[in-house]
Amino acid sequence: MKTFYSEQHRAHAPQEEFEAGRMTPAVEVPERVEAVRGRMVSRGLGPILPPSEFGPVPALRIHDRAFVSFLQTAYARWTKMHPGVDAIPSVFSPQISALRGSDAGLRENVLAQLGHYCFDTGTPLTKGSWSAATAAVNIALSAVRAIGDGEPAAFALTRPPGHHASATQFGGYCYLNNVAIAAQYLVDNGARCAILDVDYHHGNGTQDIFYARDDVLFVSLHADPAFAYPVYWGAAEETGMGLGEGFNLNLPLPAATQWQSYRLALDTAIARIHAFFPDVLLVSLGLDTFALDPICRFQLQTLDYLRLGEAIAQLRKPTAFVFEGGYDLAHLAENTVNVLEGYLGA
Ligand code: Q9C
Ligand code: ZN
Repeated sequence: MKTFYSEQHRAHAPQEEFEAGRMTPAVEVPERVEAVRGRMVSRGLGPILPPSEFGPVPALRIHDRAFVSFLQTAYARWTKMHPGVDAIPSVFSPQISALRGSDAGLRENVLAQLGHYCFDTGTPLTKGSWSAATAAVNIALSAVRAIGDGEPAAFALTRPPGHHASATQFGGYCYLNNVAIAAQYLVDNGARCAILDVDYHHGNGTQDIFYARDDVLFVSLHADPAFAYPVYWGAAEETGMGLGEGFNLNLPLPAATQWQSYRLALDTAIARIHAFFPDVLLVSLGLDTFALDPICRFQLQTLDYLRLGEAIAQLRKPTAFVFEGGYDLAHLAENTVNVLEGYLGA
């Protein structure tokens, strides 16, 4: 299996995020991807290749142009006012109402723009965020191009992750939605595709992007937003709208979910994907469902990830795995590679 990877991710090294009233050490750190890369090498899982350059157009098929240019330029403008610290919003865009205010702040003021283009305080925009995020997009695109060129499977070792980013907002450690951009690239090249999101957190950005569409199926297993991030999205009743009604399937699960019940939900997900008859499967591969993950509350074990890979292989579709979350540095690499080895061994 071909893995796509770039050193550019190292430029994005957030130190701290703001959560529950205080600054806490960042968990979405460069060591994550380096650990996984190390294990891909030691397990001999195939070549690790640099991404091709796809330019700005594929990302602009998904993201709003003003949002993208904000991401590209914001840190330079922020750092003039706040040298040496990462950009985190502290004022958020008001709801639309008679008292909404003018858009004057949005035109000039980077703080106003931050609160407009970001939906949480846990996703610092750092000096290297833009270059890392664009490299991650190229990695995801390279993986789906490899599939288009006839590879049965590919792994996009992306960082920062992408599934929380919508067309117009970043958050949840995500800036550009790698998997959505890759899916759109496939659609633009005539392929029908389904996205299976197995990250612990609901993929609200991916859901939002495809919510009114019937040409990309989104299926997600995740912690119930009643108790877990991203809190506003991920309920079972979110089934799509308009043309997209019935093409969004959320399978929220309770805290302390173990493999036995996870597997039942996975069977439901797989049946829905099967009925969609995709040409290509994209997997948003988060490993934060692991029992020892520092920010999550599921109970999956290391060997369960072999079973997860085997279950995904049952679909018998060309598959691109796109790396998302997973924060237990001691086991992240083994768990990730177990999914891929389970898939390849099935
Ligand atoms: N105490 C991904 O896994 N903070 N993003 C949650 C919980 C945000 C996770 C805090 C978590 C975002 C890609
Ligand atoms: Zn996650």
